[in-house]
Amino acid sequence: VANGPENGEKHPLARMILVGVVAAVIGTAITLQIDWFPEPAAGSSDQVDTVYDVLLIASVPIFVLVMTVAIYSVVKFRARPGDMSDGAPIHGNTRLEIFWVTVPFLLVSGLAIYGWIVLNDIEAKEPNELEVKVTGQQFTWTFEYPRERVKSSRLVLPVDRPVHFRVVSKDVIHSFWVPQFRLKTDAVPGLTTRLRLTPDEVGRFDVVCAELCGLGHSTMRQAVRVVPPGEFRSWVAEQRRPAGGGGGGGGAADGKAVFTEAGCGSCHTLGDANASGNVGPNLDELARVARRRKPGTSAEDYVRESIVDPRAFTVRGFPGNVMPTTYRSDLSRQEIDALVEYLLSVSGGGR
Ligand SMILES: [Cu+2]
Repeated sequence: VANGPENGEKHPLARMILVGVVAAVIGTAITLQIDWFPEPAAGSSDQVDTVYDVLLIASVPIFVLVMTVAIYSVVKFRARPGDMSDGAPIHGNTRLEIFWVTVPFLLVSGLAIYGWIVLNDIEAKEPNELEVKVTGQQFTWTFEYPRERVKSSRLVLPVDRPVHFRVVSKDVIHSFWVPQFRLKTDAVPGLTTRLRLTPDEVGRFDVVCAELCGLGHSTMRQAVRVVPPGEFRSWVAEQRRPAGGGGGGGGAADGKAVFTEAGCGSCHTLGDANASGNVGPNLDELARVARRRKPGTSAEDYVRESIVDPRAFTVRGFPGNVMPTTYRSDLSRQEIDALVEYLLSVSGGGR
């Protein structure tokens, strides 16, 4: 590697390294200029961004240097037409081998320790944490505030208060991610993963599933609203009121809330609820379709069966195994009644 053929060239290695170093400096400067992430909105964001910059500074120069030397060598020392000779026999170089094993080992170990220290710091338990249980399922997120006794498909967080997320999954692996908060953790069936952070910007951000989890993966997006503490308290109070009422109700208004809260709109289109999912059948046509779908059953029974036992009948053109089968136990009897009534009424088949 060290010395090229004797073709009059002076110091090919020195020239390669010089070109490589210049390219590495330019490459690093460019990558540090790029805004890789959206505006930060959590207390630990700066530390995460610094880790990312350190990783760029540690990896980009090596990548650019190696690629420059490799490309330079391929061009410079390629076999000319008609040259059938073999290269000089090379037997190993102990010093070089020790060097290229030791340096990456130290570099990677150093970065791992640094990353571990930062993560440990970010994940430290804080006083007065807000507990939030996050449940992923195909294709929606549900958020539960056990101490506040609130369950919602919307994530609302008070600004500047530490949050402790416990993340679980009902079916396959999902990944809970708010890009502005930087941190992300997988939701794994049978496991509870944890995440700690303190939102420090009021605003509305996306909750994104970052693990390919099936047909509706790309629609598995919800919102997180970070609000002043007073607004959070009134939101909690507002959430409790209808839930505490128990039974009674029904009616199209509640059905719409169930539709939204259960995340039906991730997969289904329904104009009345501003939903535009296209993983499952378009529910704007539900009433019309339900009337002739199963002779001998009422439209209500058909819709109810589709919710509690979605495998029983599959609309042609749609996959049969995507709709969660968990609604039978997740929704109360009243909620299912309200949902059925609502769906039939807004899709034009109410009685
Ligand atoms: Cu997912």
